[in-house]
Amino acid sequence: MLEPKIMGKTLEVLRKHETFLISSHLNPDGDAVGSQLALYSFLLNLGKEVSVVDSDPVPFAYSFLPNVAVLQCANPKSNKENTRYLSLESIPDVDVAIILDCGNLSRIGEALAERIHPRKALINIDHHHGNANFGTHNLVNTDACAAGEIIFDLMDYVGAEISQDQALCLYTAIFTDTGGFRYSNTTAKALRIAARLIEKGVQPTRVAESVYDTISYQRAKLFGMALETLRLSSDGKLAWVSVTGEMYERAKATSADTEGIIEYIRSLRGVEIAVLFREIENGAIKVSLRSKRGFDVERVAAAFAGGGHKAAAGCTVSEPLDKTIDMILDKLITGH
Ligand SMILES: [Mn+2]
Repeated sequence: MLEPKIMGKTLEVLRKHETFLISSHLNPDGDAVGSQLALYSFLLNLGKEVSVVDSDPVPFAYSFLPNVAVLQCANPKSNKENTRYLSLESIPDVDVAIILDCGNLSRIGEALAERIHPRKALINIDHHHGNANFGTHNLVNTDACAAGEIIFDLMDYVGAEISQDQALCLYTAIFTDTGGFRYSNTTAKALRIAARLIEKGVQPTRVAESVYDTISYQRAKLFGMALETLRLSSDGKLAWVSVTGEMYERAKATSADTEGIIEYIRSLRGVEIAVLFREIENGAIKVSLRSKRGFDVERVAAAFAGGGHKAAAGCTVSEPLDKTIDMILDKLITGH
């Protein structure tokens, strides 16, 4: 839980200073984008001057969020239409920098992290376990389902009226970080906040459709090709699929379009381990492993110089696809 004292101190900093820079992690997700936009709007209402700068652009799935155009992207290479480009040299000097949803400062991207030197305070607002407490003010609550929940708490604490736009941003943060209210961080409090945000005018269907029910034609084609390769072990506990370079070409898809395939095959009835094999640029194979019911796939990934967590791990194997599949399956079947 967050101490009211820390909330009070943080609010004091927000009230006292004039210029702010908000940032969040690489490959921003719904929590990063939603919590940044809600906080941006809150500070604007306090009469502050605020910039929001990230290393990577906003994914298309979040382009429906209000004020999304205020987000600036500091990496010219990943410049996309949803985000305005801002060179690192043009990043303004500010009194206070606020970092959202990051366990440590380098998560915003090394180059950007090096450029940020707030004159008065560095505020760290996060919900990850093992947060490095890198700020001068650390608003860290590992019980919070999302950084957006902490922003909600902050606004609630001062009794700020939450606008419909802010509600939409905070709802999206909470909705996406709980996997659409499915993961173990779907607490009673998360749902209570969601209910209050719906009362402010959020339409849950609209958020769900924008975030989850909007995939590209290319991704659907790639998904179909990958599922054609689906194989199941004789006991039905192990399922695997592969994606080749030729499939990307035929579907006009990119590696980002493989997102969701492994979760899909892991959800097969009876399956305890799912594996995705995909060809990467240099002809090597990227192997992603997911498990349920406690099987430790991290150990298997580690045997091939990879890593991750018990239920989600990965490694890269510099062998042809067929050989890689044999090696990994062999390790999964005989290694335990
Ligand atoms: Mn988060």
